[in-house]
Amino acid sequence: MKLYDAPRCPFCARVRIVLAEKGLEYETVQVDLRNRPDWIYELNPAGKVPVLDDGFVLPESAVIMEYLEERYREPPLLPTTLDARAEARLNVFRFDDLLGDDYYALRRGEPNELQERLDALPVGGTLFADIAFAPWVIRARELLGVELPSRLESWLTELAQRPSVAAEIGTVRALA
Ligand SMILES: N[C@@H](CCC(=O)N[C@@H](CS)C(=O)NCC(=O)O)C(=O)O
Repeated sequence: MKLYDAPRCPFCARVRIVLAEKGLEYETVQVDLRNRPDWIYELNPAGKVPVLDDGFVLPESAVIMEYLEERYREPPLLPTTLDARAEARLNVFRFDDLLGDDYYALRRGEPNELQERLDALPVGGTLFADIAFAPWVIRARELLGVELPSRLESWLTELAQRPSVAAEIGTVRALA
């Protein structure tokens, strides 16, 4: 399995964390986001990472998460009941509204409501959704100097007990 990856990219981080949780071995192909190679467009017409190659080529972090969850079932990251699974997916589907839009507005120096989004972030319910949100929460704290609400700080401390998330925090600290 191959992951076209960039350490700075939070969408790639989602996939790195899932691969680590599932204990899967893979080869990393680093993509320089400031000087993207032409061949990346052959893998993903959007020219973006992450892209997973597991015998076929798959872009889009949320879809890759779903794929890995179905293809490699142990340990499961989604809960068992249908309604809880649907709710986890809904939260990931609403990522832009719940976190992404305001995170990137802050990064661009534009007016934003990131603090309110963080206050209301629906985490702590399922590992699947937690993994989908954690990369931005980590980067907000480590790279953008955002003070996390205490609820989120506690959640992240707990989540960081997992080697997969601790490794991602290490990756982000190395970028700072
Ligand atoms: N919807 C995509 C977004 C991926 C994305 O935006 N990746 C960024 C790096 S964090 C990228 O490749 N950017 C290059 C570009 O926008 O041209 C996903 O979930 O995988």
